[in-house]
Amino acid sequence: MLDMQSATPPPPIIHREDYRPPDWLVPDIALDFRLDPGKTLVSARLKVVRNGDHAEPLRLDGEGLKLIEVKRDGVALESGVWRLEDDRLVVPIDADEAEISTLVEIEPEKNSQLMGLYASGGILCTQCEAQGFRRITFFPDRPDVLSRYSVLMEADQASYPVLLANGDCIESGEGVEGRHWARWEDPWPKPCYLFALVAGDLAANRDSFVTMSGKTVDLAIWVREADIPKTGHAMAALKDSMAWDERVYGREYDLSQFNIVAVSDFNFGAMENKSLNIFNSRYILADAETATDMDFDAIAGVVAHEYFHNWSGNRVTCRDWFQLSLKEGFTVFRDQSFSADQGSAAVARIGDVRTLRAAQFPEDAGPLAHPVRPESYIEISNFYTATVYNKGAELIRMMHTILGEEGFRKGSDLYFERHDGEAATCEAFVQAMEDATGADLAQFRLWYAQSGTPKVTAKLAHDAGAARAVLTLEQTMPPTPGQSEKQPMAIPLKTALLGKESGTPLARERLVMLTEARQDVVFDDVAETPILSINRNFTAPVVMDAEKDPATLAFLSAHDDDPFARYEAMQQLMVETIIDAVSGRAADHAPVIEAVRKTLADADLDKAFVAEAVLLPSESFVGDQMLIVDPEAIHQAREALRRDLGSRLEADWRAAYAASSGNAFEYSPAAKALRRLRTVALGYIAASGADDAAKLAFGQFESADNMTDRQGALGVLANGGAPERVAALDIFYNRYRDEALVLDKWFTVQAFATRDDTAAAVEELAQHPDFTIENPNRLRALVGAFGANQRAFHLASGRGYAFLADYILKADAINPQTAARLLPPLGRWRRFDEGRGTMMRAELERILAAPGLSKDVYEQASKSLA
Ligand code: 0A1
Ligand code: ZN
Repeated sequence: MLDMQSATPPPPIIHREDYRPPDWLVPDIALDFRLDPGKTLVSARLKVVRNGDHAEPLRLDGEGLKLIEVKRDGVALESGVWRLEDDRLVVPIDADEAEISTLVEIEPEKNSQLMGLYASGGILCTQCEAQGFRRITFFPDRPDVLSRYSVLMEADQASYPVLLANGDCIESGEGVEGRHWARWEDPWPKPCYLFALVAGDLAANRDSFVTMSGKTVDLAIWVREADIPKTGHAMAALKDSMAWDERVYGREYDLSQFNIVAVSDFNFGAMENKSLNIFNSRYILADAETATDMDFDAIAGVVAHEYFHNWSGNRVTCRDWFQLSLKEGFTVFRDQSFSADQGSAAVARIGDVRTLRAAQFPEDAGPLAHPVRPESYIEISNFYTATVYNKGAELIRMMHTILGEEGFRKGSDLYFERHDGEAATCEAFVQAMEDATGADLAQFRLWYAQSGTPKVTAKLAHDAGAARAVLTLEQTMPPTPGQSEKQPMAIPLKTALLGKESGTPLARERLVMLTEARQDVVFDDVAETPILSINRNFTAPVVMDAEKDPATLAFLSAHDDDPFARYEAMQQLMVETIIDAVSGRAADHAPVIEAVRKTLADADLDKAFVAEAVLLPSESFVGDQMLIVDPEAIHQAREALRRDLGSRLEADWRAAYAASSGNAFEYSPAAKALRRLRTVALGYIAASGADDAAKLAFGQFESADNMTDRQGALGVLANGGAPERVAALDIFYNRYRDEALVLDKWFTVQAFATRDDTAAAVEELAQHPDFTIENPNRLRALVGAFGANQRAFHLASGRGYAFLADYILKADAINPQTAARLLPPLGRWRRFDEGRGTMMRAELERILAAPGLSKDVYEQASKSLA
């Protein structure tokens, strides 16, 4: 794989088929932490037990540890007895059981990777998934080694008054020289990736929850004192999640405490450590002044996600990291279902599909495509992907669709009962679904193994005389890296026929299982000319081509009784209109304008749905539909349609704007819907070119009593050229310069702007005193957002590519995980014209040639070039 260009020797590849059970088990571990940000001493006492009949030594993973001492059964071992092999501690043991102890030194303050034990804003905290525990102590760092943990923590009391770890605090006390200590024990055996501790000056929002069997659980959300007022929403979400998991899955919480800690420096969203979830503060802290409705929703979703992991992830964990989707796909499906139950299910589904299409479909169509259950990896952190998470969730959803609510629940009950306390596989999940229901999911299993997005074409023929309609379906799947040949998949498609004249359903919705490469489906008693409504509610994660003309799409956008299908028809109509213009065909805007007008005028529709349905597809989504993306032409065509929609429907937008204004802030589905519609309408009024648009937006910006309206208005202004733009950005900056999460929005709004000078503005912002690559949120807010701005990033000069590559390299030296996640936009070079493609490749080659590259970035860059 292009090793010649790499200054880094290719790191080893780990293969799924090489899985072997562990040689040694560790049923118990006692950890003793002398905490200090500069130098922390960790002593670990492991009870080790030989697993099976073999003569292998004990091998313990370690990374960056300073080893001070090794003991066996309490006696220090001379260095010749043990050895270090590639960072691993190897200890030959003649007995079947032994107690092995190590003492190591680590430096949390210098840990910029944010893996293992690190310092964030004066708080000491841990992140162990996937392989961070080895940066804390020597241990078999793999998820199929489950241990009971006893943890003693000792720290300076003034700097770290709060000491937390997994399980229950069973003792605590004061030590000498201003130090204090606490002992925590977790009765549930767990893999080391779920270990956590936190020491810091924290305050708690405390509450409690009574479980279905009547046990009281003490809940606490720990943050800096000043942030306590921003924790109410997360606490409410936690209690809702606990009740929801009991009601929908029959799952009860299993300890007497549940703690959440928010930290400012975190590589991902949050982490489900047993009874001690650690969160990126952006997924905990919210109030109306600083967080948007989207932030509030994301917080509820992530709090639920991490809580749900207690069963789907912790009680039943993964055998190896190739099985990651076992816990992640299932848990995303669970958090999506929870979120759908909080408001409009249709709008929630639209959001799920938007995310899937924005992140997963491009991944599946590019050089980093991999199956939901990958076959190999270099660095597992690179596989926390939209494919493993979001496509994985779609697989679970399809099983739910196929088996029905009741069958699926029987399957999940059996899965939890069978595998409680175990490290399981994706196969075990599917097997439980089959065994509980008698269903045959043999072909369905291909979804775990084959990468790529299936494409389904649908043709409907109608024989009026015989009152019969025949639906001909065909499926194909493009080749993906390492998989040139594909077998047909089992694709569940909820399908209905609507009367062309009556607009009403002609036959009951039916679940069509497409299993062949080509298949006919017959519908009888269809006298009226039918219109096809297929993949309703997006039952299958496929690209659908039903060859519908604009009139049919417009018809469905007004009449389909499935809200998702209605949204989908509108989106398709919009995409085709834009693509017509990009391809130089005369683009007729009239059908889109008429469809949007009707949707806006339909008083029966939920306003939240209306706000989503009238939005144009993103520039990158349009690009994804084209063989070769022309970012500039897409931008121009989309803007022309936006302008036309704005001006032709100006009165309608103004009416919608007025009707959704004037309410005091309230966090409810109805109020959220109005706020969303309000800013969408404002965007269209601005697009119309109306003279007063900037004034209107500035008025909204200034008078808003909540961040949704304020950021919405700022976004509209930031895209334009009115003098109010600079004023609003300055006011926003000065008002929120001490609120890190809001300042992130200030960077993002500018990096997302559709202006001609966005790339230059981003380069300048990277020099801003508040920009830092050390904080992952800030790095993503500017550099990550810029990579997602199709037109600005793909500026023909290539300056966007050079900028991104520079920052990937800078960030790699500090935090490889976060750096590697910025890379995918560069990997899309095959989809761009020769000029852009060559420059993108050159940047990837420059990255690969850099000395001292991490495994993380090496893997992404080398695969992107292959
Ligand atoms: N299991 C977490 C995601 C996660 C993965 C790796 C991390 O390391 C930096 C952190 C979090 C989840 O699904 O929420
Ligand atoms: Zn998760």
